[in-house]
Amino acid sequence: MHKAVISGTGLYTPPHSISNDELVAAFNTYVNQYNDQHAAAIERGEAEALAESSAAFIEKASGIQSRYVMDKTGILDPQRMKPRLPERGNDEPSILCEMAVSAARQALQRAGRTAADVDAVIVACSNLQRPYPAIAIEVQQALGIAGFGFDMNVACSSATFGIQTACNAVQLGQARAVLVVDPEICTGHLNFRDRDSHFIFGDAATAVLVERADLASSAHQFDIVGTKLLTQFSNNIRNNFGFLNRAEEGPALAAEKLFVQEGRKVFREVCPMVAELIGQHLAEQGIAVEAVQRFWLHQANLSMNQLIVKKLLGRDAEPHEAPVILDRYANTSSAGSVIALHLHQDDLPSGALGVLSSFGAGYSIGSVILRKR
Ligand code: CO8
Repeated sequence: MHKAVISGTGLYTPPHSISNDELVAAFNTYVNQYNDQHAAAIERGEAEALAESSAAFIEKASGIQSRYVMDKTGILDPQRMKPRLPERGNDEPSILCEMAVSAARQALQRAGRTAADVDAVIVACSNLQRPYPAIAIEVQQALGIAGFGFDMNVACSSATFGIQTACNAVQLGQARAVLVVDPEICTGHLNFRDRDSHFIFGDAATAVLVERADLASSAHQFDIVGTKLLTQFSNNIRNNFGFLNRAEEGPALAAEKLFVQEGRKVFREVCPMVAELIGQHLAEQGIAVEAVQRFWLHQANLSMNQLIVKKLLGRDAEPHEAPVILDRYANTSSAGSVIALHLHQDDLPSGALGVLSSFGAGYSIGSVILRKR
């Protein structure tokens, strides 16, 4: 059995950023227009007035200040409130592929590797642009990688589940190196007219190269000490969009076919599950929680991350122990924890231990213990 390392990471950040103030201004314009248009019905008690959103609430409840997006103007247009991303022809690269390739090139460069050194591509993300051909095979072709590629979806936990899959392939000798890429256009499936969730998500793509330890030569290596995954069914985060929508009665693009969640329940139920899973994983590896220098956690909610680390350490975490990127990026689903890893790793000394952890819809939770080489 071979040992596996992460030998490079990469990040693609979209060109546009939307602040809470900008997002709330567009939302409140929509709300006021709606209430004006339905004033008579609201007056008669036949319709409910919509409530305004608040930038102060968003930052306090989530820690989010802004988010990067693939298209800003479509989202901020109160008549539209969704990104404007025109369909591309079959001979053009898909948007997910372009984002993935950008992140992947950076991961390869940091790993000191080229396409010729890679045997497989896994695209692991929440929302795939199409069912087939797999985006991973498109990425494979765009980068010139031989071997194989496939897509997988475990919502916010896609990256850690993808890393375990890649790690298994490398350990078993099925691949010398596997690229795990997480392109997320969360704004494509977010209901920007829903006050409870319109602020939650942003777009980004990340990439991780999982490589055989004896072949790896980069200066940015982490031993994959172990991986541990858990799923437990929950309806509290759902996306009912799917290929059978066209066979159903009712509008195929109805609001319930977009992202929906019971945020407070998710918060309450998921935090203890994550702390328990990471705690168990560290114990199984004979690692004391205090020995972990960094927790690269899924980036959904600042208070959630603070609570999880407090449950583990028995004290508040120092900012450097659990780096926050959701203030600028918001929730980028599977990309979030890898963005934290990518941006907050170079200061760690050799031998330092860290935990990469994702959690989200399913429920799904992943823990990857890493040791800096
Ligand atoms: N502005 C002002 N007030 C608001 C707003 C708003 N925008 N929204 C809600 N309020 C009000 C509510 O009406 C409520 O008022 P009242 O107390 O009078 O009833 C009050 O604020 C409190 O509302 P909540 O209880 O809903 O607020 P919370 O404090 O719970 O915060 C959060 C809401 C921020 C959503 C929080 O619950 C949270 O972050 N929970 C965790 C969510 C989470 O981690 N989810 C993971 C989802 S991601 C995933 O796994 C799948 C990703 C797939 C990608 C999808 C692409 C789209």
